[in-house]
Amino acid sequence: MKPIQLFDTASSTYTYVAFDPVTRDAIIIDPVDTQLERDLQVLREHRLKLVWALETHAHADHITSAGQLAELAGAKTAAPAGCGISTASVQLNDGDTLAFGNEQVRALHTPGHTAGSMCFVWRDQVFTGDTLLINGCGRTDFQSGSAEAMYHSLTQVLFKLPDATTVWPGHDYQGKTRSTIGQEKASNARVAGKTQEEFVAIMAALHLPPPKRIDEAVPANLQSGLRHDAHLSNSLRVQPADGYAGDVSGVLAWEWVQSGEAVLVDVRSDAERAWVGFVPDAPAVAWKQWPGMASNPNFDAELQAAVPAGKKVVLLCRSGVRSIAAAKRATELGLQAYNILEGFEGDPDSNAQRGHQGGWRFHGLPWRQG
Ligand SMILES: N[C@@H](CCC(=O)N[C@@H](CS)C(=O)NCC(=O)O)C(=O)O
Ligand SMILES: [Fe+2]
Repeated sequence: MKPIQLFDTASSTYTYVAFDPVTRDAIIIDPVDTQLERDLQVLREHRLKLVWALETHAHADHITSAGQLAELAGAKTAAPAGCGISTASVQLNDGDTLAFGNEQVRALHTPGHTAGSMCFVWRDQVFTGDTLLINGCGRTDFQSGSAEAMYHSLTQVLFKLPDATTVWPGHDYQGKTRSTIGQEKASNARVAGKTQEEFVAIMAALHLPPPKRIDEAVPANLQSGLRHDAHLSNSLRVQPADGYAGDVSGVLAWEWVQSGEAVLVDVRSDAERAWVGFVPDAPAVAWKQWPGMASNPNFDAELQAAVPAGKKVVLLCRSGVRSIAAAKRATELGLQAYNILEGFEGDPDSNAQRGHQGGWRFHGLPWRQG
């Protein structure tokens, strides 16, 4: 029993469909958005019912169709828990299994290409994503990659599988289609017979150009590919506002924070951040008055201390109401202040009505559990 192997020439990506021959329940691994029609046709031709659309990691070189497949084919999406793909309905941890009919795949956490990357074992075969490639391996120079972690994942996780295990890679750039664990253990140019130090040196010397579509692909893939262009341009626009510089989406606010243009100030209370979650490294300055919460008489001074001269301030609250009041006050204090639309917890439904503007968590932006 082999999977159906499909190839996208633009990104040299392999997509796989595996299925239970009796029940016809199927999974698809690493589907590509531009191949949606092809993949739906393959499902129809083989009379398959898609139950899972799976990702090995958040791709940097193409956009996934997992979200669209979920809508069009009724599948559920699953992705590695460590990849920040907040829209996936199942977040996979090491050792988790997903059933399709009487078949199952088992997730192996194999960090290295990205910190969250996973491989999926099915019967006597393994889908290795961008961890193990044929006579190669995924690059480790961006997106939380680590050559040390990759060495461990290759030698201590994948190479512990039986030698006869078939390897189905996530890409091949030379037209090769499959390998085995035994073959890669014996002859993979990057890792076979190499010490960790030698491997790390090889990876450091690759100097590959960044994938052409990385800036567009990663944010889209953090939402299972559901962020369309219109939505993207909408979410990257400043909307002028009365009494402060403007309204911005979480996506744009976070771009400004990362580029050093702006400081993100969280105006929720300590208790809210502790219950719901917080944005790492964002200064917290509770808004001065809010019904049912302790008032903060030091708001003005704390806000001014949090924002260095010359920087914008983007203000975040739970739903985007307090942050408007805070942005107005910040403007009175002489700051260039923006409100983050729909705050930390903008939900997909309200976003749909408003044209997908905001919502920190909905956009898959970085945050931690309180
Ligand atoms: N040239 C390709 C990027 C190729 C690339 O960086 N591929 C990644 C996988 S997303 C990789 O790990 N390549 C390993 C290698 O080339 O050795 C593009 O612009 O999209
Ligand atoms: Fe990749």
